[in-house]
Amino acid sequence: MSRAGRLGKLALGSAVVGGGLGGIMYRQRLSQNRAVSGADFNAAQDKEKLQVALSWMQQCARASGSSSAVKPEKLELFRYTTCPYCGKVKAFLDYYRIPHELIEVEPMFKSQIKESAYKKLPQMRFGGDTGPYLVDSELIVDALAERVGAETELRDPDVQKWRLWCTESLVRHVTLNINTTLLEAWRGYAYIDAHDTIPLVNKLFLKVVGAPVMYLVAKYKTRPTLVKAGELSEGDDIRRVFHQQLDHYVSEAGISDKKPFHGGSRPDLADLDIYGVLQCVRWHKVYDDLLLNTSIAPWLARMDSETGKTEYSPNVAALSIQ
Ligand SMILES: N[C@@H](CCC(=O)N[C@@H](CS)C(=O)NCC(=O)O)C(=O)O
Repeated sequence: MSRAGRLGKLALGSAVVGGGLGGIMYRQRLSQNRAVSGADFNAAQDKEKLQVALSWMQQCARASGSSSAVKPEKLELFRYTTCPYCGKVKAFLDYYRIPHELIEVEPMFKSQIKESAYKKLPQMRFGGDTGPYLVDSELIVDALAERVGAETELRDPDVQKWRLWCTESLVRHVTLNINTTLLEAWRGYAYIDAHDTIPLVNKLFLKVVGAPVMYLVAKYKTRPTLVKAGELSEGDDIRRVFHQQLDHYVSEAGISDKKPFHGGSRPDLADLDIYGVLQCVRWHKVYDDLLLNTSIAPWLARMDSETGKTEYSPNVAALSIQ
């Protein structure tokens, strides 16, 4: 049988098994995810311990990574590599040189966050098992921005406009572009193979069940949402629209050699959010495509250098999908 035939059969099998099982799990999961909001969960944390952790991060940020003067404290960032919201937090921590440990969460069963009543990612935890959490990308970045001297950016209407665009629009364009077909959605989970801590059976389950779910979510939820918001029309080339959006950011923000970032001579919260969201597809063909076909590449290179681009191991890069 030809390669295309084998892949076709694999895709069809995955659709049948994954679609059925996935539908049941998806509904269950939605209700778990909605059980507690990020704001309520954060409010229930030990406030004193949380303040200590925030002060520690503030000191780290000010020390610009030279943490000799700073009391070391375990700081974990629970994330999925492909989660755009997690990317925003990661970009912020990297830019401000706040040391942290990345914990890759296996997306099917999420055992790494079983102690947490909040079921979405990203989540930060301070001081190990008994430490307080801070969750939700927006709440995390906002809380930290107050501490690192970026509080005026939180009230800057232009920064907030682009941050909103990032969450409401860019995140959806990214999701849609990596799940255009069932096969693409399956390939979108290739990154998981680089994580030795995740058992093989979970990896397989994720691809068989997770991929069809993501494909269906992109087709029946993400796409209609963008159409309804007037950001996409039926029949549009979704990759082209995505590229146009990024070009629009570069031109509207006036980004150039003379103004390297939206924030001017240094990145602001809009730059960090947008960069972070795009990093969730760094290892994917979608990223190569946008480097080649949009005007965003120089800005991305500058952001890489500003954030120290520490996260992408050669292992993951080697999985780059053609
Ligand atoms: N508003 C939240 C949204 C977070 C979110 O939806 N994260 C996704 C991953 S990209 C998630 O955890 N989904 C639930 C799941 O995987 O079960 C934030 O900004 O942190």
